[in-house]
Amino acid sequence: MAYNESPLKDFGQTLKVRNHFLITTHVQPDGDGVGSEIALFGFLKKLGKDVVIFNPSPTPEKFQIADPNQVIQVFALGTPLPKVEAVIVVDTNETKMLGPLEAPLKALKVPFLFVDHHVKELSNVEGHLIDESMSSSGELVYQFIKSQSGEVDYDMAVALYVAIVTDTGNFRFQRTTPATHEMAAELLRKGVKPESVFEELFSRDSVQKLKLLGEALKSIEISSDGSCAWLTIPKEIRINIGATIEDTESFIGHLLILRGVKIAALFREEDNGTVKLSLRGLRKQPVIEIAKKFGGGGHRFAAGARISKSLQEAKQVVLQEIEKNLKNR
Ligand SMILES: [Mn+2]
Repeated sequence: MAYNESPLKDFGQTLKVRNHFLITTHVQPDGDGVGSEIALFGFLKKLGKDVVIFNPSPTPEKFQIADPNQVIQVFALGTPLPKVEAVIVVDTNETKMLGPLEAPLKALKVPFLFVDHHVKELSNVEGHLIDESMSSSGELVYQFIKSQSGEVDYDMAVALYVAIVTDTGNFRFQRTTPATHEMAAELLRKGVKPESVFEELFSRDSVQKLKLLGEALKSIEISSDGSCAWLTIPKEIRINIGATIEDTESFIGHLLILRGVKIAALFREEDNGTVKLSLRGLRKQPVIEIAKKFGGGGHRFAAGARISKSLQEAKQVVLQEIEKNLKNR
């Protein structure tokens, strides 16, 4: 099915009438956020626009393959932001996800334009490009650039490839469609080498990460009926091993191989003692409502929240909520 082109056309018009843009994404940017930013940056540059990218946190090393010319700048408190006519926010539609950049960007008093595929949190999505059916923000950006007859050069192709492989879990998650694969084919024609991208993204972990994974897997607990499994990563263990916060990001995926599991959860204690909750739903079990209960959000089957409680307290309330949720279905 052809993508409904009218929002794409409207968004193109919104960009065309402006000349100065700032692009940004959520805190702890992922491959989709960074890749989408770089592709949009390239598209706007080719239109002769003035564009900068400012992110609230640094690009993790593995995603730097998407930004070979290092055009992404990291915002530091007190840095004056350039005068722009619009802020383009990719891969989230919640300004709170911009962390330390939220207030300074709002102070620019210019429109925010969201390009995203998460569950809609905005009350009015008109004028934005938000499509929950997309595998990734990168796929949405690609569809947009195509609708504008824009050229995708090699650097943009690598960035978009990083965006789709990371957000689709190497083309296996639910929203991977024929269009996603067609896009991948087109990116390979532009010269993207899947094996080198894979090596950059996935063959670069530290021994510390694997040791922490071992500890995390040892912590596994499972509900009596086997429908919910969870891992716990106390800060002390992570710090003693010398692993980083981002090292834990793929850990929850290991729970998805369990027979019968419908909800997988990961409780990670942050440096400040709060808890980052990650949730995955399988077998058509949505988890977004559970995340929202704790002030979080995300996608229907992959969501998360930050909880200002101790690890023990957070686990207790979340597991109760999960149990309630599983019972009500
Ligand atoms: Mn995404």
